[in-house]
Amino acid sequence: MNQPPGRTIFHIDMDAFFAAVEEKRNPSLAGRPVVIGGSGDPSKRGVVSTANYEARKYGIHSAMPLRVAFKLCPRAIFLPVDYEAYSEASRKFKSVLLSLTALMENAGIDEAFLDVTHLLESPESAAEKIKAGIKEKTGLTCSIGIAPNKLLAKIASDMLKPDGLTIINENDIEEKIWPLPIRKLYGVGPKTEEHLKGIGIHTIGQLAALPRETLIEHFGESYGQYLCDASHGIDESPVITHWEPKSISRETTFQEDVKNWQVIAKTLAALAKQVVADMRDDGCKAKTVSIKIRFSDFQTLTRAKTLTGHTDSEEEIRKTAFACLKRVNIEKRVRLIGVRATNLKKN
Ligand code: TTP
Ligand code: MG
Repeated sequence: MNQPPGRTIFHIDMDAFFAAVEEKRNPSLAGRPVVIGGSGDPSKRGVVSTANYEARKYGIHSAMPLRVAFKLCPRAIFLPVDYEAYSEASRKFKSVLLSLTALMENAGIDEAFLDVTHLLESPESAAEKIKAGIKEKTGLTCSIGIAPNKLLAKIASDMLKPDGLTIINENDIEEKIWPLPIRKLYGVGPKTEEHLKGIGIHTIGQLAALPRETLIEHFGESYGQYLCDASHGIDESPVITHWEPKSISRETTFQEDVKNWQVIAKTLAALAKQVVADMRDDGCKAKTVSIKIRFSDFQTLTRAKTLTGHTDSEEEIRKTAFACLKRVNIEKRVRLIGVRATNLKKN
């Protein structure tokens, strides 16, 4: 059977970013607790943007009122936020990433994802190059997570800080991801955390042990599906570069995994119809149609076909989706099927 090549995704996150920039331009701060926030005056209103690792030892963290931070460590150095300086450092570190590959997703002032699947050198050597380049251009350190998808790469970069390099493979999920608290899962905020704790779920592993249906009951269709996939380390989301056109897609997870080709075909036709309706709502046409198919063992395949011109014809999109489906050998039960239109053009 055709196996889709696995992806290699990096998540790069700068260490104690705002504080590190301040320490770099004022070396006398090194080794001392430093807190960045508001106007830098802890007697005034304002919250902590970040604290260096020295200050974190006192329990100081982002989003804490400056007043509280001052009580925890009165001898800390409090500094005002200087966005211009941090943006400048941010641009510099991202230019290092872009020198390796254009497939970069800007995920915030101090973080980015890279898709390095097609790089010739090993991921470890690419990561070391990035670290050295960032150190040279900015004098700062970062932590890098390497994984088959963005979700796991982001968890990985947080596992070893500062100056860490952590690799997570699909086989590591049970050992390395499942013991983690649910809050470490991207998309789980304080409200979801409280809800899950209320039903006795504290770790990602406990979440993964819940039936998909239970999660949908508690959190609704789309977020329930997301939590179930995420707890199993599944994340198909692509690294989105700023010039990449958006896509329009629809997918369905079957109530029960199906083998029946008629059911699969009917669902694919319905999804194609919905995608076309969405495209017409957005006033655009697509040139590429792809399908996604996930089997009961979570193996996931995608197939794409690019047409000779842009179209919003339901018949053409449906036929193209079926042409993609024909290229998949359906030997196992199917759990999910999806249709995506890309290469979009506004009417
Ligand atoms: P983070 O990457 O969350 O934190 P950090 O880089 O300071 O520390 P770590 O080594 O754990 O990655 O956020 C990046 C920057 O974003 C941080 O330096 C300051 C800013 N920030 C805020 O202004 N408010 C916040 O609540 C958070 C979390 C971050
Ligand atoms: Mg950071």
